[in-house]
Amino acid sequence: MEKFRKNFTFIGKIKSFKQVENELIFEASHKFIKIIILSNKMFRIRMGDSENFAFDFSYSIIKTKWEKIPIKVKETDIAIIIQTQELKIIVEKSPYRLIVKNNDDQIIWEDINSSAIGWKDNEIIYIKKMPEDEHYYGFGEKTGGLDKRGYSYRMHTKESPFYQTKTDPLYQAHPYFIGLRKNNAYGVFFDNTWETFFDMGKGFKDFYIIGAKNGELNLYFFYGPTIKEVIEQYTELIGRIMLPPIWSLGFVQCRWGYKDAKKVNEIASKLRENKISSDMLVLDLDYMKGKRVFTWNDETFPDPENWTKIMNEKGFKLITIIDPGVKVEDGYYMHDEGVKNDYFVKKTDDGFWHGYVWPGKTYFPDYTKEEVRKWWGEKVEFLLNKGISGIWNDMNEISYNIQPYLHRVKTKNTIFYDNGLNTSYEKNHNVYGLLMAKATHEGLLKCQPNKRPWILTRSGFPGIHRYAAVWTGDNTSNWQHMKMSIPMLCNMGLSAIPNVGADIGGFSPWINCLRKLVMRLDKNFATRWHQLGAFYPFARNHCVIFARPQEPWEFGEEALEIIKKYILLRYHWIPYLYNLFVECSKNGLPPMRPLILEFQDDEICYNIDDQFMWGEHILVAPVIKKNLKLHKIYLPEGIWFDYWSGERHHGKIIKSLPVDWHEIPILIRAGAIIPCQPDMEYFREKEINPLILEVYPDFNLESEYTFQEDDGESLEYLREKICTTQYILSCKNGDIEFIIGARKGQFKPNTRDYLILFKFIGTVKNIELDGTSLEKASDENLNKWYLDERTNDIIIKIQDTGEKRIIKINK
Ligand code: MIG
Repeated sequence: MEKFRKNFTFIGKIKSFKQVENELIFEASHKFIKIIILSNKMFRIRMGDSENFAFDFSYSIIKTKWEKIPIKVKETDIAIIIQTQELKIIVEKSPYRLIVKNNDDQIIWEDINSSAIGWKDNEIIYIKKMPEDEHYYGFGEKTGGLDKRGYSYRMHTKESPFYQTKTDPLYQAHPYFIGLRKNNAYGVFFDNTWETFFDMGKGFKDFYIIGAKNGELNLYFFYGPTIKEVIEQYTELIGRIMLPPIWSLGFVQCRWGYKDAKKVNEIASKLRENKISSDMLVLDLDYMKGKRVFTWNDETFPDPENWTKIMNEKGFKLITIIDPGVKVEDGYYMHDEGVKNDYFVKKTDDGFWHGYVWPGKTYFPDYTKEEVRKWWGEKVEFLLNKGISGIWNDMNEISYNIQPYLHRVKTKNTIFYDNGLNTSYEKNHNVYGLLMAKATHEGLLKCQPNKRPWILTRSGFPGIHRYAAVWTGDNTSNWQHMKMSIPMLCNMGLSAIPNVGADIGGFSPWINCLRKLVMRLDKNFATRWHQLGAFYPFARNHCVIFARPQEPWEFGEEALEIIKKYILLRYHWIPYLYNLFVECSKNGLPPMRPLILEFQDDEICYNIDDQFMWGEHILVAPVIKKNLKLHKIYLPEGIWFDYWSGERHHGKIIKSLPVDWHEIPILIRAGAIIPCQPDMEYFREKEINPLILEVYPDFNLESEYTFQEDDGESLEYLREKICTTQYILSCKNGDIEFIIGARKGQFKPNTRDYLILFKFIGTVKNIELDGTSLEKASDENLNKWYLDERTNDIIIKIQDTGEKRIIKINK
């Protein structure tokens, strides 16, 4: 450590300090530190060269005004102590040293014993103590396991074709993490767009290091104590998602190389013929004229307006890829407009900076300029007029040279507008994808003010979730990648990137044996990935142009049946998934969750990354190993029901389950109330009638669930066109009371019935609806109940009147 520290100058002692309302400014030997108290559990640290800190703006942050809270500041001989209702922030004077404690006097976050903040030229580092029982999560899109202790990462958005299980960095850059120790969680966001780095115990055993190549030390600290509270605060700061259109939660089919409309039609027909539920088809580079963005190839994709209309009628939305690079070519309107208006990224010496991407030599729009974002955003109208429903942003890291063996492209002397600061490529690089998505999002909203924009992006920086869903780029078709997708997507969820997915089946062939070039994927492998992918928040099968086809029907009848079953299960549960997104739009919590998010006090869950949760109630344990003989899964505390067999398990146990190709274990937590829809091949194929509720009672429990509905596509939900229903389940000694609360709100769902499945409860004595005994029937009948002898479910069908209903079941 000392050897490492020698390279840096450190901040040293505090000479003086002053308080201006909720800001404390410390003058140290060489620098100034400002601590800004934002709430009882949240503060910001900045470092500067003088009392006057640099002009302050952020591409990530949404909330800049915080209500002033009362704080107490006390000075002793050795320290200055700032007290909020939840935290004690101690700043020792000699040297400057920060220690954060909670109200129980537990240390949550602490600098090393010597001076912890240092710099060398433009580089800055901040060294923290790393208690041996502390664990780390977050960091956005990263390879590796769930618990990030022992890893080190660079935050630098980078195109990473053929990335492997240790490659770093990847496409997204999220200088943000969560620390967890003794059930206390905290979060740190380093709001600096330069390349930052985090060494979480790889370099040093007892310390971790936060650093940046350049820019300001500018950190936000959030205290939990729960991880959920950390995420809530982080997303209060950087904003929350807009609700995705409901069709975007369906299954998505894509590949690079659907070369014309005929091919896309064939895929669409096969999806429908095979009754594979799906809602979205994605067009890769081929639909454009010579890969020029915002052009359309009328020869290979003729009559797009009519074609997309027919596709929409069949229940397929079409999405088109758009890369940032604009072909350098006189006469091409995007080029000419960009040049004329000075919209492209420039060189300090002369002209525009250029690179080489799919269309050849390209210029890159400077999205750090509002005018450019507006220009770019409005271009989406071209695609909307053709009937396109959303935009896929690729190559936005920026990837500026796909032919490195032919060209040498340098970023030296390249400048961005950057809010008028005219700064270097390196400062703006990480936010390029974020700002491209922002431009696209704003454009979509402008052209279709009452439609929810839908964007998929590869690159991003904190804030990206406000505009886009994210997929994890060019993964590989092997078991390691299938497995790794779970911790990757879970950590993205913890990093406020909730709408995420990995390419199902894998994008690229195996790097060593290039198997996919000659052979189809193994059917067991492909099936397993679909069983898992059906639970990705964004579920897309996609692959590279030279791979063998990998659509669900490519692996034989039996595999197809299994894949269909899982996609259909996803569709069945989409109201539940959608409701998770509703929740996410309010509190930032992701739909796909590592177990640790739900069971933070269970240390066994700290590093479980081969299972995950869908919200609080559904646990998914996919098979992600070749030739697995026994599937060992961990069930945390509680009562769990095997979704397939109804078997009841007591949690805090490791279960060994036999492996069956047809199934992956799905466990439902007792007390769950899961809204479901009838089977359908795409949204709006039929109305949701009946609305199905799966209810999971147990001997003694109480639970409740609030279900929100809206039109699923417009922005009326922001104007209160929603309705909510609260369901309450109480079980006493096996007797069950289930209350459907009166529906509240302005949105009116279609006329419908409720089909309520009391799962796995078997024979009962008597059932009452609003005080009147219901008759038993032998199958589904309005206002009657029956026992499904195959599943042991008690099933009741009643009208959804919108009024309060009470069902009582005597066992
Ligand atoms: O350099 O558009 O990650 O999903 O199919 C490759 C072609 C460019 C990379 C994306 C991939 C996409 C492909 N793109």
